Amino acid sequence: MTDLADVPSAEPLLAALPAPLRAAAARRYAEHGPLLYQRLAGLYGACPGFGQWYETLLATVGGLLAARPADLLALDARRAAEPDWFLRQDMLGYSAYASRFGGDLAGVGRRIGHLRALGVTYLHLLPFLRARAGENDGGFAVASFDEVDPALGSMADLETLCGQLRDAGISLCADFVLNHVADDHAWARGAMAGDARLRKFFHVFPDRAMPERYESTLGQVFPEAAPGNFTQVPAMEGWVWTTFYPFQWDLNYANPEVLAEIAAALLRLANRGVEVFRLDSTAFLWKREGTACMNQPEVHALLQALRAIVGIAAPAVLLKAEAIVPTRDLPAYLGDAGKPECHLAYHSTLMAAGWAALAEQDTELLRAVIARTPNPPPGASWLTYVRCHDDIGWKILLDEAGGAAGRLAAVARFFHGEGGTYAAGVPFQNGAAAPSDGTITATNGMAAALTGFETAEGPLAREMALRRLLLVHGVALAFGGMPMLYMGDELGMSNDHAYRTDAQRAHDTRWVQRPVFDDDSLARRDDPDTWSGRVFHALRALVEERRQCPALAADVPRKLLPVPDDALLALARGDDFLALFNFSERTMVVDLPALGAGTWPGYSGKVELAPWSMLWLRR
Ligand code: OTU
Repeated sequence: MTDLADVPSAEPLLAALPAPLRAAAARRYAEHGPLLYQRLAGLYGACPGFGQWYETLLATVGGLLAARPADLLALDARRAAEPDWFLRQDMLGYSAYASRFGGDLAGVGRRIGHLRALGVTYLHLLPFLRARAGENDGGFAVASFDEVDPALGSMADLETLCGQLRDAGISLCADFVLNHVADDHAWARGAMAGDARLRKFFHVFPDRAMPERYESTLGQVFPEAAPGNFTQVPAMEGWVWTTFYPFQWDLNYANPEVLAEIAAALLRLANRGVEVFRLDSTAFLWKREGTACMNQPEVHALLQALRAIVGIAAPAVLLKAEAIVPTRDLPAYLGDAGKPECHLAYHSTLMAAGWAALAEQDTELLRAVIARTPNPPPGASWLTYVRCHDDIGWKILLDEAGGAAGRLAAVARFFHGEGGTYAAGVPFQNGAAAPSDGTITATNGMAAALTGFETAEGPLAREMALRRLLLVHGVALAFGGMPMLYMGDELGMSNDHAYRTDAQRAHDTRWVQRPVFDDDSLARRDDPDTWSGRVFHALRALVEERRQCPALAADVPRKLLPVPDDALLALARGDDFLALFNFSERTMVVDLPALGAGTWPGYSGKVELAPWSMLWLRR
């Protein structure tokens, strides 16, 4: 670790600050400066003018700290007094598109009552900044980091919403698309107009030679809708790196100016009141020939630098990594003791493995994922979830499945309803590919559609669908981390097929799980005789049980108990909590002493688990 003595002076950071803030910033620089400098020197030390660039960066960061509003400075102080606030067992996330959930930002504010009724303390709004005109990947093609999508409101509306949410005990999490910008973002437009400085913000190649060398080891995120990773752009007289859609231009983080611009954009949003940033597509930030250009060490250096910057200028802010990668690559996103990175990271393989356990009536993959998941370093935690706006990509489970692509392809087919299963999922990408060539189709669908509500005929089938829905949510709530529900799943909302007739969306089946929030379902929320009411009531009860159970705080260690039945999952948290999950359609008898689980108040000896049911035991 670099000593503070070797780190450039804090003076450029402190220059613009009033006295009280100056002292705080000096303290924070003493804490975060060494790692910040070490990481940036490692990334950019060889770039000409690095020393000057670093000073300018500090001055920018200082200027943004000076501009931080008083209520957010107060929040910084509150969070500093309770840094582990987001690890508490009463934390509950909820993820939604503002347009779908509330119509616009003001409409989201009118949904706060519903969020509170559910117990939500953290609201993740999918991209709400001004996006590319026309097709924009659900807002993930950002045209401006400083403007709200005019259809959703204004920056003032964002500030109002942040304040309303905070008053209700809810932190706003905003998407921050780190990896790329839209092809109509000012940086891309400038580059196309011939600005040499802005051209260097992107990866541009004059011909196909380098792209082809890279392609030989790259994967593809959207092989059907957006094959390849490079797009020919006549105005650029060359090929631009576009990992996702052709209109999403990857940023070139080998250029220090890009990091400086992005860090400043993030801090400007933090100063509007955003408390958490979901860092989209983090795995892809650094390119290296001969690799898949994912999870490179420089990605972690960049994220650690960003974390240090946030720690200095907006310490209340949390960073959340979205890296949809195999289990072995996940822990790095949370950093290490002394080298903090993101506060939260999506546990994407836990999510996928929960679904696989349902399909296979076997918890082997789920147990393998859990066994390979280390406890996070202090002050960091997993984001656990069941569904989100994206597909379930099964191939991230290939390690746990021992490379058996056919096995995962079968899980996918199960959820697509092949062979008359209960599931009503929709394939995403590679729909036509044969499992034999190693490609595995991803799956879309609302939770209720995947657990069988849509195909259920009669009360018993609906009851089983409900149990399955609770079972997968039970894993997310008991695992240890911050659980996040996905808009509509709390009311058991169905798939929405309207996208098929929308020319800009028809090719992207992820829209099947981005329905408009249904006010009729909401009206039935408190009526236990309806499907929506039953789902809501049952989920709400689980959330409440979790809230009252200190062993379910994120930092209580977890322990997996060996199970005598392949369809059982037995997960202990500390000494005072044990959850049993029956992932089968059979009634299961579990012998607690034989499981090594001892006795629990009200339970000793054998307990019976109904099909697809779970039991949470507490001491
Ligand atoms: C993220 O997704 C977003 O969540 C998607 O909605 C965007 O389309 C995408 O970035 C581009 O901004 O790989 O780790 O397979 O799981 O695209 C980043 C589909 C990602 C998503 C994948 C994902």
